Order: sequence, then C-alpha cells, then structure tokens
Amino acid sequence: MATTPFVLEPLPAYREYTADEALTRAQAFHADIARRRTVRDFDTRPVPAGLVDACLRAAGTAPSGANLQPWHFAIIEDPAARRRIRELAEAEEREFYGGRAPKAWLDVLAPLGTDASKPFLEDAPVLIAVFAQKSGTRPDGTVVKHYYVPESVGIATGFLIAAFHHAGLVTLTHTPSPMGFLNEICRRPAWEKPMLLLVAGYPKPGARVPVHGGLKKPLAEISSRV
Ligand code: IYR
Repeated sequence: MATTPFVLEPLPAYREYTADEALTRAQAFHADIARRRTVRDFDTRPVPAGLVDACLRAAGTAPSGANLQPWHFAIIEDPAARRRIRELAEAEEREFYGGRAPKAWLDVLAPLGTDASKPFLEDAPVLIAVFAQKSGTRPDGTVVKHYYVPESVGIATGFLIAAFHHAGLVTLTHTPSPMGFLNEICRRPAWEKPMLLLVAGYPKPGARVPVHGGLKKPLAEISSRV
C-alpha cells in the first residue's frame, strides 16, 4: 500500500489576540459555556433545518489520534425510531435502577433525581448516537487501525455539545448500558461501539434542572500548577 506523502502548508486562518483581547475572549467563553446545563425536560419542537448538520460539522473538526476521526454520529429524528430507542433504553434502565447498579453508584446519582423513565428520548426532536470505530476503511478498501479511540470520540462529543449550546439548543448526555441495540436501529456494523446518546432540542417551557450553584469544582480543585 502506498503511503500518503507528508505535506505541510502554512498554518491557515490562525489569529493571535492581544493579551487583553485574549483574556476578554477567554472570560466571555467561560461565561457562555458555564450557562450550559444538562436538561432532561425537552420540548417536542423540531430544530431548524440544517442546524444539526452545522453542529456535526463543528464536531468533525475535532483532533483525533493520527487524524483518523474514529467516530460516527447517527442522527435519529424519526419518531418511531425514537420510540423504539426509548423502549429499549428504559428496559435496560429498569434493570440498572432495579438492582444491577451498585448502591454507591445510585448514591451519587440521587442528587440528579434520575430514574428508569426516559421520556426525553421520545420528546426531544433529535437523538445523536455516537459510535466509536476501532478501525476504519481507507478509500482503497484496506483496513486501518484507529488509535486513542475513546479519547478522540470524547473530544469530538465535547465539541458537539459546545456547538449545540452555542446554537441555543440544550443537550443531555445519556448512556443506557448496555446499548448494543443502537447498532441495529442505526444500521451500524457490530464492530462500531455505541458510546453515548446525545439528546438535543429545546427545553420544555418551565424545564427544571438540579440546583447546582457551586457544585462545579473550583479551579483550585480541578487544576494545579507544577
Ligand atoms: N444510565 C443511567 C444512569 C446514569 C448514570 C450516570 I454516571 C449519570 O450521570 C446519569 C444517569 C441513566 O441514564 O439514568
């Protein structure tokens, strides 16, 4: 197999800011991303055409191991497919909350008020099933192993969550476990691993979220200077 030639180009579209501008931008970004909340009460309103694709394009710019982009985002908007996902996810969650989850896990979930009922899977207009690909296929049909797959998929999903937030949509990261049923519904091959379901849309009027003031760890706890 021929290797791709190593080609460099001048760094395109880079912008450096003055120190003042940089700080202002960093603080503004923080203020905006800090408004993001995980929402469980979704309105049934559809999202405007093109918005999901625009957000997915942003996710697709994420860095990844050897730039192999080991992700696939399956968009589920069909109401019957969302209803089926809800049924199958709730069946798993009933087992989880009904005995499969260790007590310590249920204890840390208690403040979130989650349970086996997942109406948002039907109410929200968009579900994105995020799949991780441990290998891919080159244009010539040969197989290429992927590296740092969970890291890369996590980074791209973070971009996607930020893109949805930036566009004024709310999201919920849902992880029914196991969730192999997503392969069949999304018609993805068995070697792709479903990592999570991102629920996206608008909050229901009057949507409520857990009280959370101060619950994000302070900088001194999440960081240290070496
Ligand atoms: N998958 C379950 C449990 C759950 C687990 C974690 I970690 C959460 O942050 C929230 C829920 C559920 O979706 O209810």
